Amino acid sequence: MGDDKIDYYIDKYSGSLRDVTLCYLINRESSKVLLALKKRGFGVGKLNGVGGKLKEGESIEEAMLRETKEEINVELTSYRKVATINFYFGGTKPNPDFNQRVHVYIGDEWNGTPSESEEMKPEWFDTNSIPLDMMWDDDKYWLPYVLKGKTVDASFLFGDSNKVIDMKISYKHGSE
Ligand code: 6OG
Repeated sequence: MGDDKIDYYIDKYSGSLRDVTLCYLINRESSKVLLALKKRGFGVGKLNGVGGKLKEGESIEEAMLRETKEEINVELTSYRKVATINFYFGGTKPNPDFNQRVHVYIGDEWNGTPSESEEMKPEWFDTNSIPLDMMWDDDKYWLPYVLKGKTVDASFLFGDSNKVIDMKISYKHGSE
């Protein structure tokens, strides 16, 4: 029936994806990216950028700024959108409730020092050696490219064990 293929999920669910935000702070001078250990909820135990769901009436950008303040206690003053990534959850027990559209930003400047919250424990990593084995399985297909300046549009289908089983990626433009 093609239900291990991403086209099936795109046809069926792309119109009903929940919007979610994700933001990575970057320090260009030291070539570091801020990742945070998720302490609870979806993706617990993984390293990721910071972000989450929109509150009622909020724009995507407002939610991204709020989540960044709540989770690592910094106020972004310069940021840009770098990727839109659609996630579909299939496998033997597909759960459409997990399907989401993640709007990815890079934060270049901010006020405050990143600090730990109830939800996230932040840490700086070299952009050339990010610990992909501690991150979501999709990240290796797009995050290194975004960190090198590319812009990405992608869709991933996850199967059992939270592994990517199909994908579509376009790298729109970039500096390298
Ligand atoms: P809450 O639902 O806890 O926010 N997120 C993902 N990030 C990556 N890199 N890969 C995925 O593959 C992801 N699925 C969700 C979006 C969840 C946070 O996790 C991100 C949000 O920032 C499946 O509020």
